Amino acid sequence: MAVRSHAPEKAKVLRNARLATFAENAQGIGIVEGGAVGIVDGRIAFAGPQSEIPSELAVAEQVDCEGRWITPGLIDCHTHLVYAGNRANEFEMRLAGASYEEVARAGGGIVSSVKALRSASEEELITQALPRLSTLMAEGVTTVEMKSGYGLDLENERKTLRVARRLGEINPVSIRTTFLGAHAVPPEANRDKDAYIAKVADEMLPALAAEGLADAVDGFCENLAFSPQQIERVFNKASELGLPVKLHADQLSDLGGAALAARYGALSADHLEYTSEDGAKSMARAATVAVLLPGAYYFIRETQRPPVDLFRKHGVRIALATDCNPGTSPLTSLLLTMNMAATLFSMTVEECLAGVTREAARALGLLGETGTLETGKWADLAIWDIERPAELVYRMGFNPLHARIWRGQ
Ligand code: DI6
Ligand code: FE
Repeated sequence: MAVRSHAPEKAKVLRNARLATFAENAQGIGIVEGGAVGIVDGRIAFAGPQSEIPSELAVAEQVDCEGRWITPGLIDCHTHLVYAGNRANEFEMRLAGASYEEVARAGGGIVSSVKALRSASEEELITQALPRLSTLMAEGVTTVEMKSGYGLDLENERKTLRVARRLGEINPVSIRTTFLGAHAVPPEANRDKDAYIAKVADEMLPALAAEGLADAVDGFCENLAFSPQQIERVFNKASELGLPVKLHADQLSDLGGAALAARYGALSADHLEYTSEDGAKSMARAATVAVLLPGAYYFIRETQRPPVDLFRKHGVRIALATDCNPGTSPLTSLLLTMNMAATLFSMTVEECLAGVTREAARALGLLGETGTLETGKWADLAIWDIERPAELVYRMGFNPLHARIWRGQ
């Protein structure tokens, strides 16, 4: 496995393309017919009509896109992609009638993934995570967020986050790491949630932050996980350390998770099936992005849909992600995620596409760097063999990617 090179590469222009720029000041998805993208040193030097290509780019290598569509590279802004083993056995249990909560209370669930992760080496974790990451990348994904949360002690949370960073070093993709120590109570804590949360906030988080392993901090706010007060304890420490927060909120019940996330200026609140109108309003005021995870909704056969209309009404931005994890969303396709958001949540094509590009970048605090086709951002692009962007949402189990470009290559 070669470590990627950072050498500047020469300029090129992708011509004869149709662009969906997703620029914020554009109409709709920002369509440019007869478009071109100029790339210099891995960044977008131009994105617009071919007739307006700046003269400096005339000497650059010219690539004919033969009328294909170019979108921003896709962004999966919520995954638990670093894990060991799988939970197909629990899937079978649930098919025989057990609920997710019952499986969890019977000692399965997250804790079984904790056992598997703890006994895996860094190399084994990399080997197991790679095919999942490659599957995402094969659909044009250029940025992936990865959470810890199956380690639940300092050593194993560190191991997870190091694996996530390493996956970004050996692959042409940007990785953002999130510390999710407040995911579940480890077996050795003997159900003492407060004592475990104290460890998360006072020992694990400061250590991992000092090692530069966490770009953000997450928690699971739910009756079967942690209370709003326990999450606040973790968020207070994250704020002290200057780390942004996000939250698994209102997935199975309304504990006011969305409002809690908003109070801390969270980048995103995720899941949100049970979020109230007040929760949506708080998110709008705090500019907290709603990250919807239709794969988990589908897989656990949830019937309460997230309040998409309330998010629209109050101007909450909506992103979509796979939630790739072994328990509730063994999903590694953002294309299928978009299809599910359209069919299950009645989201529009435009919302779905923005949800895996611009809004996903916003949910990671990366909108200044990626997520749209705009000058100055990284040249993170996906080139598609399609006639219209709606095809990306419409088809199931079909991948029309022609090429993927990460930082210009
Ligand atoms: N919500 C989820 O859907 C996943 N984690 C979380 O906080 C479930 C993770 C698992 O069951 O392994
Ligand atoms: Fe999740």
